[in-house]
Amino acid sequence: MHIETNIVHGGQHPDKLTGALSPPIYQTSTFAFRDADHGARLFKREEEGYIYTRYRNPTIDLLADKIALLESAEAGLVFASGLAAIFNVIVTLVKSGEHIVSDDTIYGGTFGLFKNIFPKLGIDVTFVDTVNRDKLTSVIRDNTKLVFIETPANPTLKIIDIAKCVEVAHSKNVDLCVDNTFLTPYLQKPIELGADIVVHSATKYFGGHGDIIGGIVVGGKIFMEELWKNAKDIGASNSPFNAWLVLRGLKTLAVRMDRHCENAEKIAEYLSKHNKIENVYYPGLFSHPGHEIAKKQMSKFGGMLGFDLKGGKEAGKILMNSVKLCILAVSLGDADTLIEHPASMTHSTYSDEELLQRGIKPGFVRISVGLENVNDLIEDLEQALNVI
Ligand code: LCS
Repeated sequence: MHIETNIVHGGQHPDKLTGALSPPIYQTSTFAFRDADHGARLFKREEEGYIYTRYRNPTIDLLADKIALLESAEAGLVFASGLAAIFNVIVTLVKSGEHIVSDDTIYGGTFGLFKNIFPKLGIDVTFVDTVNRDKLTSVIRDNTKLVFIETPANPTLKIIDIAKCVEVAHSKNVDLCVDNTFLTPYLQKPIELGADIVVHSATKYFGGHGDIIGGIVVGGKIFMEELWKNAKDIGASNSPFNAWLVLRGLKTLAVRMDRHCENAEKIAEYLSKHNKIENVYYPGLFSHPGHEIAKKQMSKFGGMLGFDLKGGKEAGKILMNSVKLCILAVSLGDADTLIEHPASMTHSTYSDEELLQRGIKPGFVRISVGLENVNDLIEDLEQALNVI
């Protein structure tokens, strides 16, 4: 089946008992055992079945299996948030005294986790620009367990060649984990390019309506079994209702992503011609340094873009305070267009120096392009740019 069809039907069937087309929400904490021996067998995993929603839940399983199918992975697991997903992946693969390599440009929350939390657990993290193959190779050590990348990266839209990272990581016996939040499997499939693990913030395009927080991990069966064992003890599980909202949002993923991409391409072109704007960062533009790699590994260029205003931080503030239709808010992948200032908001975990090293200038503004009529969005940006 084509991915659009799998997005609608994949892994889902009318309910066996009632015929309900929309999946039942198993809004329960616990599941009754037939007798004491049955309960004991479930805990020993001698028999398949549900015990307690922190362990597994049928509505949540449906979502996990569906994303695994869409990502061409063997199995999936749902978490309370994207960050919970990333935390669980890393503590499953890496122990105290070991090391991971992360690309230097990642979501600010993930950067905070890597910079502030993992060192307390004895997990060493090296940040490097993984676009540079030699640099990546040189920082992998004997005790390195994982290379972690986001592509396109939040917030600069830097493009990393996934297949090349796979080659380097695997040549050193290290796994590669890709955060595919910005694109979803509709636009990019890291597992098919050789990545071992894919993580998502389901809060974004999967949910698509800005009404839940969630995370998902997909990967090979053996790793996912280990991940599940840790996850049930760590306890960052999600709720059946949230999983259901993501399942509902997913039905329209392909049409939403098409519109996000189409609108973003037009806004990127509009901004790139504006005399108050210095640079536009959008992988679909020929001027983007990652354009050729983006064409190779992505089917479209996504709904996220960034730009530097000639007037720097002050101009950015005026712009964000002057938009009327775009919403001044963090998060991304919603139906509504969201505009924000990474240096003082999503990426405020980076120091000023760290921001500049990544090319995140003080006047850099990020837009998550929504599903509105693009002409209304351009008109809104135009009137706000006129205020500067
Ligand atoms: N990965 C990426 C690429 C993200 O952009 C985010 C959140 C996460 C992981 C974490 O997911 P969460 O725990 O929030 O579900 N990114 C956000 C952003 O750019 N603005 O607000 C949140």
